[in-house]
Amino acid sequence: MNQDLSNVMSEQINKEYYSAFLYLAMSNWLDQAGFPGASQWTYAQYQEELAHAQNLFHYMNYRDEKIEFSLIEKPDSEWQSILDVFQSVLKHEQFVTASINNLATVALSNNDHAAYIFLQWYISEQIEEEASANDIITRLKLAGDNTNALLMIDDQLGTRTFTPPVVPGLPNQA
Ligand code: OFO
Repeated sequence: MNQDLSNVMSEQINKEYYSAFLYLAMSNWLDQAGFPGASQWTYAQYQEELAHAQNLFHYMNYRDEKIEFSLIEKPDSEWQSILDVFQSVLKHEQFVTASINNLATVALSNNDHAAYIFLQWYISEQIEEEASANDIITRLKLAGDNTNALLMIDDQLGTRTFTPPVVPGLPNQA
């Protein structure tokens, strides 16, 4: 693998672990704020981010690449409201989408079509991540300060469970 691509792949593993850590902090804040459903939703997302990192790790091993590990940044831990949490989710996922798109660009510019194909799953996944954050933000804005509506949304969010993702072309899944 080209060294530039290898470097950005290593950085992406760090970003996915940071994402996991951020969602764990959100889950804790939401639990404290009295939103057990949204806390469950963000906990499931934490598990999903771990799987994103683990599958990148397996891919690097599969390609016999050395990973550069580095410090994982401290996540935010304070929000103003449940809406503020999900607005942070969207902003963060937009940042990750840009990062994944950059990875795909580096893979293509180095003619690494195998890595480019592997990254397709992550590109599609980011569309889903942004879409679900947008959908939740829309519902929370409609609910406004109506406690009953907010609790109903919280109940719906609590139905989310984690299913380990299967990334095509990878022998050792998370
Ligand atoms: Fe790993 O997709 Fe969210 O951050």
